[in-house]
Amino acid sequence: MEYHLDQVRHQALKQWILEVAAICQPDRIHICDGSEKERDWLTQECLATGELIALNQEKMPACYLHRSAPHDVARTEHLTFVCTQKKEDAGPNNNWMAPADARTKLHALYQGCMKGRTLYVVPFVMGPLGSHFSKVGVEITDSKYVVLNMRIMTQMGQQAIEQLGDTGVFTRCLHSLGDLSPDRRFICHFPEDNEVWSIGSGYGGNALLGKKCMALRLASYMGQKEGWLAEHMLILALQPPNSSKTYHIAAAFPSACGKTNLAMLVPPTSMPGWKVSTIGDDIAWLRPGNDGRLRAVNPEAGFFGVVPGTSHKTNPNAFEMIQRNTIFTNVALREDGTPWWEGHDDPAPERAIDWQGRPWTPQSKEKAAHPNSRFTTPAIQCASFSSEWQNPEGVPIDAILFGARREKVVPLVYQALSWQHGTFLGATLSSETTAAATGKVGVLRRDPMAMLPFCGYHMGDYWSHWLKISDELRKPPQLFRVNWFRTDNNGRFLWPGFGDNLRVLDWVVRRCEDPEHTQATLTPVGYIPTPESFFLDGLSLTPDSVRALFAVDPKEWIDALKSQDDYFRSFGSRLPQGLWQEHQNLKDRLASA
Ligand code: OXD
Ligand code: MN
Repeated sequence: MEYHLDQVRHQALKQWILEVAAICQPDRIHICDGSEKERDWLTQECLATGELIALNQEKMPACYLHRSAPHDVARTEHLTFVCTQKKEDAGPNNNWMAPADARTKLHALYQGCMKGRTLYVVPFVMGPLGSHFSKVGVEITDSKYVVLNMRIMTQMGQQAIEQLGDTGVFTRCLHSLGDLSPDRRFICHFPEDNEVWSIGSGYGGNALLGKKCMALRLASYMGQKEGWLAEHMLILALQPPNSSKTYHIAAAFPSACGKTNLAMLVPPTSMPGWKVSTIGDDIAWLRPGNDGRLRAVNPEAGFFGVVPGTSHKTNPNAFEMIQRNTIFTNVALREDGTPWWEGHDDPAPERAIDWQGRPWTPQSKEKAAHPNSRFTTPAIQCASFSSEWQNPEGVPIDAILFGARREKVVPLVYQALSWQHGTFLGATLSSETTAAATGKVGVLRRDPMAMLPFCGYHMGDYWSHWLKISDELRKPPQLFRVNWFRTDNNGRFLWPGFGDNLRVLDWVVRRCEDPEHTQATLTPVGYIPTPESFFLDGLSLTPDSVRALFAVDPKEWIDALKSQDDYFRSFGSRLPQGLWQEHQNLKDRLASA
């Protein structure tokens, strides 16, 4: 087959496309320009093949439903590899394959995999256009669904070709659906070559390679080399009532633990005058700025969010933004052509089609929407989205929160004693698992900085990098641990969450701005709010619930320390001394509590 790529001026890009085409043998090659015409044409093709189903276009213009293969609904961490020359550089936190072995194995799977298909070349920018933060990637894929999603999630097409120029550096992202079999599915990262190869899955985290693969795994590796951080964090801006000052908060939570809801928070009625703006809901790239602050950008241009549980009550901004130009994946379909999911404002329909295309009624045993069903929506559609998103210098971060899903032990909020102690709080984060990855849900696992599935190198080196980065900061962010998910003895959540999480953010910014007048109790684990310093008006929590939310039980923490010891040892000599020190300090403080 002969391919004509006269329009590609970047010679290394042209050569790479031809090399891939020689292996994958597509019928044709299409270079994406990102235009609306291209989007419409691809959408029409997807409607014809059934890859997309049109939703009710009157009620929800330009909204479509995609049903994935039933066994391709979440990230597959056991099939995800970091392929460094030396095994120890990938660390105990990653699956490892030798680069040469990975290339041989995947080469065989890519051989002829695009016969009868089109190879799409998707150039994209992650980060503000033209900013020193931003990076260009090029994804080659045989999935139209991937192209349409990448068009929403990144700045894709002509603008990326322009930023790349004739000689620019780009991340090579190769993707094929293959035969969608989990037996022939691999997501292999080659951080030393700035490259990712993925085959056998069409699921977002495995297939939209700008997101987890490039903007987290490869970018975390780049960040270590270049002096910055790629983190699994939302970014939001907060303006208190009657204040001209805006604070910026970044927050790391594991997948499906409410980052999107927090990023789009709507203040409760008892807190009038607060303004919350969204900058990002999943990924932050952070680097020390010339002003000595840690500055952050959101590299993405869209939201790939969990649908179930999204309603006017939990996240009105998200609910409104997904009413147009949205691709829904694996939700249920109502008779009027609109989508439905568990946790929707509307009650369960009497009849629907479930996420696998089967008739469904409220009596059905299975859920109508898959628990990890998703929306893909342009970020600019979010009413709270901030124009600061395109700030080429990023926004200065005042506070970083580490959050996770913990039924017991961990208080609603506490503040670290120092940057080193805060790094320790992030490093020891553990959370109950969710449906965002395959495997059992609700199992407690360590998820340091919520980066366990996303750190592209040895976690011990990553923690050292965290500790070192504060040397570059004259005013480092304050670090906090939060937990919205603590339960009482009957298993009920103690904290209302959602909009009321602003109460925690309020305390956080006051601790940053005016620690003298925002009181806290020093406990063995960190600074806990005093009841007087924490705004609870308008909530009907009993004094017992408030006590339980903030309780620190030294006995429970001493138990937790035992597994921390083993955990830290598993990182061997690459565990930074500073974290051992914090572990020992905590032990000492608990012993004397
Ligand atoms: C996501 C995830 O999709 O973390 O953001 O899995
Ligand atoms: Mn995520």
